[in-house]
Amino acid sequence: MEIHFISPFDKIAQVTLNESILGRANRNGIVNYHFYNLYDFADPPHHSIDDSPFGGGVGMILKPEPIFRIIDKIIDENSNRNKYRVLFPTPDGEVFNQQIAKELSLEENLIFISGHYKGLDQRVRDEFVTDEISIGDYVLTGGDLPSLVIIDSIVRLIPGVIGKIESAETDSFTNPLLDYPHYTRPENFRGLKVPEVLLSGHHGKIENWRQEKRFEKTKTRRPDLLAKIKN
Ligand code: 6GU
Repeated sequence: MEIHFISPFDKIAQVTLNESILGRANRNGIVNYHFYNLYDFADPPHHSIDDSPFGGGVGMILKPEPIFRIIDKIIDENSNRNKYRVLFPTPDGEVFNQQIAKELSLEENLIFISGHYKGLDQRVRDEFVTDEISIGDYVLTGGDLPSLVIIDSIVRLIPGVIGKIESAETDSFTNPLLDYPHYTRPENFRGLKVPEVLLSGHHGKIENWRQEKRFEKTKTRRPDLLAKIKN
């Protein structure tokens, strides 16, 4: 998979995508990351990437030219436009979930546009953007962290990225119930004990206990998920 990351602050993503599992996926050749700094594609002499909105109002809008140049360059250097999904994380997008992550993990070329300031010139959205995604009902200062959240959730689903495929398949949300509690050694830590059943070696009882815990947790925290299962 080729992931193209467009942002005024691409260092945030460079650092993150170089570490841990996402970095290893790159070093193993499973995914390539390409970074584009908006200022590098802005017009001299001032290299402004934003301007005030036509029609008035507060806040600055990202100008179209630098982003058009970057996307033209990506498409010129690779294949045709139809093979790209162009994602624009934005609070007015469709709310992200595991199903969308799965679908995106099957793509070969993804372009992320991380906005900042008040917004992005609508012509970029109309011309290029295929997916407008929000990561939840709260407000962030910009699109870099949402882009990274989305990339993380996608890349870990590509075969070979996480060790046991099983560790992805037992996650909360892939399975409709939330995860059960986990314990490791020591058995007794400062008087805090691991539940007896987990030490029993009785696989049937352990499985039942885990299923019960998952159900209890889902019922208190996410009754909406239980309602979905029943329907
Ligand atoms: Cl995608 N961007 C920003 N700025 N805030 C958000 C968001 C995205 N999703 C939720 N809040």
